[in-house]
Order: sequence, then structure tokens, then C-alpha cells
Amino acid sequence: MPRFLHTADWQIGRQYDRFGPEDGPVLAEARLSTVERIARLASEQGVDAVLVAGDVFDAQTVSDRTIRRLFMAMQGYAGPWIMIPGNHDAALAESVWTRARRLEAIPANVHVLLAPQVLMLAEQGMAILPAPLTQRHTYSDLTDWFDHAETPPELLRVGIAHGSIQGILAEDIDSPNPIAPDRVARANLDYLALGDWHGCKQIDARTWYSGTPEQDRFKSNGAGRLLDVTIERPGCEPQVTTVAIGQFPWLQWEQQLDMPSDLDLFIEHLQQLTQSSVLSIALSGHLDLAGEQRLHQALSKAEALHRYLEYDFHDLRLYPTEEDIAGLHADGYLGEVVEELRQAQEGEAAGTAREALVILTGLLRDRQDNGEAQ
Ligand SMILES: [Mn+2]
Repeated sequence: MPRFLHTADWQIGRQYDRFGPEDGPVLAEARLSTVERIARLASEQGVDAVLVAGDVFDAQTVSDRTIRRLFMAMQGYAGPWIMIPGNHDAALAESVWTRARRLEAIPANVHVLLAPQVLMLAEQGMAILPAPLTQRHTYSDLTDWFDHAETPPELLRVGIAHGSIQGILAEDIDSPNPIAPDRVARANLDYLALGDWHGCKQIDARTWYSGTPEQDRFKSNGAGRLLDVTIERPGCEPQVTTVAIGQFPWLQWEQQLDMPSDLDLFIEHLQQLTQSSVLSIALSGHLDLAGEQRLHQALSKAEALHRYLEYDFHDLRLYPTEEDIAGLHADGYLGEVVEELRQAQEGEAAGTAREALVILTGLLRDRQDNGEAQ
């Protein structure tokens, strides 16, 4: 019974400049090592094929070295890989694919399908119907031809396409590269493997977006996986399992800190996250000095554990309690400044005032500690 992996949107060569020289290259490299993991998984599980539904490369302009490295990363699986181009790596007259061919970088077991023609994989029990993009944007449905494509009855009919299922993804209405939502029924497909949507998304029993195997943005639900698909025989409903394969989850957290227990929960939440992640944290509400110190500690540890950590304290206020201020011995002029900064957090320069208050109270605390030590 045919079993294959469905993945897409590898976006090899994507750069992450906004993450700086320490983390950006690691995130770029993770996309390649995830391909190695996919190859290993395909090999270990002994699947019949791996389908890659477009946007294998992030750009036509990736280096020759990147092209070669991609195909090397796939070496761990010797069975058939089926690939189509997407909008990022469209099969233009001169493309990343023509370059890969000239470089002789594409191994014999990798089928790069640049034309809308059936690929028979008789041994694997599958006929592949590809809808490769030959330009970045098309406005006709490239899967139309599936309806009339003839395949032997004993083989599964498996479509592979890159674009937007019309009317399903609200934000993609009237977007280019349309795909009819009822293509599977119209073309009598056993399965339609889709790419372009970076989250993992089921459209119907036979139509899925696998999503990107290595997450690359904060807002893509269910990314970081691939699909393991088994279809007993033509006409049977596919058994689809999602498999987590990505290295770095991207998480965006927002937390309102009103009560001390809110901070406890947030820190606990952070500590429970043991997989190295790309984290974006926005905190609002208010903290006292002790809370601020605990938060600082927790974030400092998290920063070391995770691949990348950014935080937004724009709506977070620091309100030292009476005891905090008394404990700092910030009397006289210093006491006035603390109070002034505390109040300035309500104004336009709230962020600066909060930071100034953190620095000042930190200095006062150090002065205290040194004083006690002497
Ligand atoms: Mn795409």
C-alpha cells in the first residue's frame, strides 16, 4: 500500500538578516538540516516517495553552492523525490532549476517536474499529476488539466500543486496561483499535495497543505511539520499523520502582568519551554522592583537557552512599592527622581522612563549591596 511523505516550502537560501550575525545564519542553516532529517525519516520509515510541493528554493538567485548543498542534504533517502517549482522558484526559461541541471546537481532519484505531464511511478503504485508554476504569478488554475489526465486504474492519482485554494483561506481571496477547492473531486484524485501556505492545513479528506517543515515566521499555525500519507489503494481515503520535524519553533507570546501571580505563571511558562525556539515576547501591565528582578533573571536564562529572543516592554510599567523605595534608601533628591520617573511612565516617553527607572533602581540596589558588604 503506497505511503509517501508530503512536504513543501523549504525556502532554501532564505536569509534572516533581522536576527543578526549570531542567529540569522543558524536559522538559514536549519532549513538545510531539516531536509537532512526529512531524508532520514523517509529512509527509516521506508516510504515509497517524498513529495515536495514547491518553493524548494527561496529565490532564483541562490548560489550554486546552495543548490548543490540542497541536493546533498537529500542524499539520505534513495527513493524517489518528486518536486515542483513554486512562485519563489518558478520554472522560468532560465531558473534555479535550469542552473541545477547545468551543474548536474540533481541526482537521478530526484524528479523535478517542470512540465504538466503525468509521471508514472508504477513500482510505487502512484501516478503523479504536477502543476508546476512557470512564472511567479498565474491567474489561471494550473491544476485544470488534472480533470482529463488519464492514468492506469491500478495506480493512485496524486496531484501536486503550489498556490491558493480559492475561497478557503480568507486572506488569499483573489490571490494569484488559484486552485479550485473541488479539484480532488473533479479530477478524481486520491490525494492533492499542496504548497504555499506555510502552516499545516487540511482542506478536505484528500487535500492538504503540509506547511513548511522549518518554521520561518511567527504567524503560521502548525508549521514545522510534514505529512505522512498512506493510501491503501485507489479510491480509499488517505490516512494522514502530521509529523513534527522542525528544529526551532517560532513563538509569539503576549502577557499582561497585573498581579504577582501573573508573573509567576509567565516565568513558569517560559521555564517549561525546553526546546530551543525563536521567541517574541510582549509584556504589558506593571511590576514592582522584586518582580522586575525576577523577570530579568528569567529572560536572561531564556536568552541563553533559545535561538533568538526579542521582547517588547512598551506597555510594561515599573512601579516600585513604598517598601522598594524605602529599601533602596532613595530619600531626598533620589526619592524625587524615582517618583518622577515612575510618573513619567504615563507620558509619551514611557519606555525611556521605565528603562531609566530600571537603571537607577539597579544602581541604588548595587550601592546597597556594596554598602552591606563593607
Ligand atoms: Mn509560495
